[in-house]
Amino acid sequence: SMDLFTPEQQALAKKLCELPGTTSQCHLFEGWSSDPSDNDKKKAMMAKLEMVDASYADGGLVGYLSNAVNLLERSRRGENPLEGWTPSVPQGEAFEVGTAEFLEAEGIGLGEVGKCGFVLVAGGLGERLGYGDIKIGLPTELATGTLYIQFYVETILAFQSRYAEGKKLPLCIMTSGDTNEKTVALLKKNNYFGMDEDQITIVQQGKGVPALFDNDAHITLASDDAYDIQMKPHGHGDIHALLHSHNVAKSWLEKGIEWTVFFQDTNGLAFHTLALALGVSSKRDLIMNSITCPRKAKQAIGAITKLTKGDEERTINVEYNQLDPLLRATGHEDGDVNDPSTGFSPFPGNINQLLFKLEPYVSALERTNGLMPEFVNPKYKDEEKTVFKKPTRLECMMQDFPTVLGGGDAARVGFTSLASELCFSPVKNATADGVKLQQKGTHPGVAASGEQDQSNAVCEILRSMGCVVEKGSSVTFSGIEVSSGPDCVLKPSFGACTTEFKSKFPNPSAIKISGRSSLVLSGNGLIIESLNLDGALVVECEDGASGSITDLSVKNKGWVKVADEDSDDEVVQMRGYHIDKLETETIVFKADGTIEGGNYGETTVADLSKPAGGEARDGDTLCGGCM
Ligand code: UGB
Repeated sequence: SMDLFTPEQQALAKKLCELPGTTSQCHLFEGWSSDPSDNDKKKAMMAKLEMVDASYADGGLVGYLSNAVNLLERSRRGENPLEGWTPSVPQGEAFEVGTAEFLEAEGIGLGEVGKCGFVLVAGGLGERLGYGDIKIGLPTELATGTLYIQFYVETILAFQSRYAEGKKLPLCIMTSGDTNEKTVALLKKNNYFGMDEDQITIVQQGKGVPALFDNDAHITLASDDAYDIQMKPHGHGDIHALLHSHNVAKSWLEKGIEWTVFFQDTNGLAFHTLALALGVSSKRDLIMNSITCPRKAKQAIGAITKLTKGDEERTINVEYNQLDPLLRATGHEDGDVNDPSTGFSPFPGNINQLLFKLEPYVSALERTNGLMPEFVNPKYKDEEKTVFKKPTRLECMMQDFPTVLGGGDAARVGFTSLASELCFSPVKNATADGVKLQQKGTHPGVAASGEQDQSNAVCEILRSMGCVVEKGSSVTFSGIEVSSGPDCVLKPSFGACTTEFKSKFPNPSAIKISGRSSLVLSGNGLIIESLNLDGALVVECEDGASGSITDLSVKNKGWVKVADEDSDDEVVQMRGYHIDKLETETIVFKADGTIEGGNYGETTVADLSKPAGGEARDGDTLCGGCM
């Protein structure tokens, strides 16, 4: 029945069967029946093998299997992949928000924000979260319902409008077979959230790599279908090869983009550190700069580590499961433990937000095709390590990029550290797992904490500036403890980093926000001069409008979180609460110069003769169009 297949497919099947000795993949075809009604299934299986062959950049399917045999053998022998390397704590720059050093670095970075290309890795299934849909479609918070992808796009557009001098800042999204269709549909349905369609490039990871069921790298057939093979994800390390093969990175460089920042699917704090990290990268001329936060020992985030072997040296992420054995093997008897003086691991925690200088990044891609080193992590059933508990596969990680930097470039790798409250709060875990983590004193990484942290980060920044922002009480929903408030959502159009917030609140000591308050601010033309808030306030300043809030005092019932553990709405259910918006003060500064809402009910057109930011006007709370 060979005439069912193209000559290329026949050659591929032959190559697979003729792999040496026990590594032959003949078993793939042994269950085939001679029944002609199975012909279509046979064709589909060969097409799939061909697809896998084409999508694995390091030598096609045969290359994958031979890499796997090698790595599986090393794993069986218990080889430590970091054998011979000595770990130490690397040099980097750590900041506290709002200090003079912070503002200086951020100031330098703001000069670079308008030259950034953005890379969102969103191919993960979010298995640990147990959410049925794509994670970038989750709301970042319930106060405004802004989705993660929307928040990312809005932030990029805000930076673009303020710093890019008319250029468009490009966004590349890596999807996978699991997320591609839904991602494209979400973007289309929402008109790309305000971006131009041509600003967004989608690159799709291959449909994964074949699952392997033994040390000879035999490909696993689907459990219910002799004509299908099981696939597993190859990891976020694919991003580099995709940016290369789709010519994304190089075309950005040619368009004058100078930096590229990689970020994850659910981190509502992702951009508080962008300008800061850009400042560090420019000052230190870094090719790669990892955003980090203090790491708790054994926390499931990698550790940025300096590794030394002879005269070789690199600063690189050591994954959490490898750090402890590496430390123990190199004389640190206690392994991965906290420094008692700080309560944190001495190694900064990787949050997989990576900033690259584009020109040397592109050169490295040209040299290596963007291939990352692979690893394999089978769970064995037996002591001889010959039987797997379940099929395994080769994986790679994007943070392993320093392995492809040679010579002097290896020294141009560093990190920028800020408290995790200000830079990292992923939504990765199902509530029940988050509860256990929180009990152990580790960040829960659930929807409720993601939401609360986003607000807390803003409150912390406002406090660092001198605003009086009270803390709400602590409340527990579905076993996760969060703060009840205040909920502050400052939309990117209003401000997206500390320096910008400072210009938006010119008199910070005149800002008071009670612990039960909710505040939503949007619009580039908006300034908050003085405000006493005890309740809920939403101020919107339309594009092209300007307005300032002066001497405004708001007291109303505000918004409250209400326990709702069994909601049919998955987004509510994963938090264990919904928000009841009992009473809201809403003010809109309109592009035509009028103002809607405010204490006076009637539209108030402000006194145009007085500059904003000046002395308080008598009984005047709102000032529109006066900037
Ligand atoms: N992702 C893809 O786009 N494709 C893939 O094939 C896999 C993932 P996970 P992980 O920051 O908390 C990383 O699964 O791999 C995307 C670091 O390795 O959430 O467990 C996915 O959509 C670790 O050092 O993370 O651990 C998501 O956006 C630590 O920093 C992103 O890749 C940890 O993240 C991360 O995927 C962390």
